[in-house]
Amino acid sequence: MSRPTYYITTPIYYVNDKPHIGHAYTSLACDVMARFKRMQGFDVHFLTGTDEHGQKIEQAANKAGIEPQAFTDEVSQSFRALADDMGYSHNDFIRTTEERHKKGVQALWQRLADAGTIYEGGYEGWYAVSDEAFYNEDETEVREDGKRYAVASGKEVEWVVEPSYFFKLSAFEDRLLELYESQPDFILPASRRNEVISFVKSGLRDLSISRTTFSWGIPVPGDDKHVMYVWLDALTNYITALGFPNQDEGGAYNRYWPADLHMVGKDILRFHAIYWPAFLMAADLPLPKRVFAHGWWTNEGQKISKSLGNVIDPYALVEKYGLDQTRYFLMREVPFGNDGDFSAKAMETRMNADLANAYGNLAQRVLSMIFKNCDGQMPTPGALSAADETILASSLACLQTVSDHMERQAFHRALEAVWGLVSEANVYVDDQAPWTLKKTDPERMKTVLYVMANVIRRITLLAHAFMPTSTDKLLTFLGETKREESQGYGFDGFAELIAPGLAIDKPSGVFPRYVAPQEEA
Ligand code: ME8
Repeated sequence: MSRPTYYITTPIYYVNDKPHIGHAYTSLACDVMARFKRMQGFDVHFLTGTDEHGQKIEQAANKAGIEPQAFTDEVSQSFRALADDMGYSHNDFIRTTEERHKKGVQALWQRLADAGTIYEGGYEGWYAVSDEAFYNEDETEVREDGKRYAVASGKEVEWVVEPSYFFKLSAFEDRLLELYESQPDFILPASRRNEVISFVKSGLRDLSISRTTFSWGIPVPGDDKHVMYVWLDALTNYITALGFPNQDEGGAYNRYWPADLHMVGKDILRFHAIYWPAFLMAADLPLPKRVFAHGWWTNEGQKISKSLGNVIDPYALVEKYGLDQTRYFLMREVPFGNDGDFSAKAMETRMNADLANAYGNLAQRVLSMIFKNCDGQMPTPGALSAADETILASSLACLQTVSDHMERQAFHRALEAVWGLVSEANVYVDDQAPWTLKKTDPERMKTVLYVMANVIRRITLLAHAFMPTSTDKLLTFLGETKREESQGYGFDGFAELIAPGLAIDKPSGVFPRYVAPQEEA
């Protein structure tokens, strides 16, 4: 029987500079989602990649004194390396300079043209190269330095006059509004959905979709004086990576499109929630099911920017705190969707309180007691008490709670629920005090340890998508096996209990405490 599919994408990142925490964050959220869906039994396709055409990249290459292709080859590599080094479980990495992409974008253009949604004209208006976006005058402001900027992004705009092809975006207003109305979860979170709706209601203008004043882009079919507007080029990656225009049965497009989730930052929601569905409607192709726009990270209260010199390097974080610790913090600290501030203090507190103490100590205490006091084997439990039944039932119910939160990308809530269970387990183990039972009632001690081992196993399965490496170690201890088709753990045996008699190795701590360098020695 074929498994249900789940297709998830990150934005494709501009290769004008090296990756920072914001890029790592979006891809991390997708990775967590992809891993969770695989555990639920889905056939997951997880796509990421790089956006390599357009004026911004051409300018960056010129500045570096390198040909655009050589420049993008180099910078794209650093994004590929980031994805590998962060352990993301993506299935494909697309670059918009690849042949498969160019071919697919030209085919989409042709479909838009054949549908009568493209016409030739001239563009005259404001353009921000940093955003690769056109702005109405009322979306810009002149600042003290006398220059004009886009209000939303704070990026400088310039006046552009050039021949251009246009896409009849204005014709799609009603259909877009009908989409947001009939599928309330098409845009999440809801607050962002409202922003998009009012923008569309205020009236859409036709969109300039080609440029003539530079050449670093995909040529317009039949008129190579024009290169395509980089956002038309970039958005199409979500289908060209699946082999579009090939729609044959058995092909990736046929299998995975429409996407279940495009994960993006709030800065690029407009492109994904307005332009992209309009292009697809015009081309008569199915629409993605959801666009989730998450918030923005600041650093110790300040906007992250190169000029302020406070860009957070994901490698430095991982080196300082550990990969799983960084992943946990980013997914737990901020309600997913909201803006968040990175503070070292908050990171260190979470690492010690939630991971080292609440979860790590619990697992270490219980597993070492089993190792020392039960002949290195999972004990055979006696009759279960009401307290045992209660904690086992809570651990079982947690899967549904977590799955419901994951379904809406409420990652922080999913973790909150798991750590609610961790607290409950700590209370249980303190109440039952197996270290006292060791002397007074060794049989009861075995039952308590057995119950705890099972609760820890469930906690660990639920935390696995968030912290794959450390939980893998714990799950191996607990005798958990990976499923064949995805080579990863799954939730199918979640309700089952560990077989008594299972031999366990001497456990070692998985979540170290963070100790500030000056406190060491
Ligand atoms: O916009 N906080 O690429 P881009 C959180 N190529 N997320 C952040 C962030 C921050 N401070 N900074 C960046 C582009 N991001 C286009 C996309 S898709 C068809 C084309 C993340 O390199 C966030 O996901 O500027 C944001 O949307 C994305 O990086 C922008 O990446």
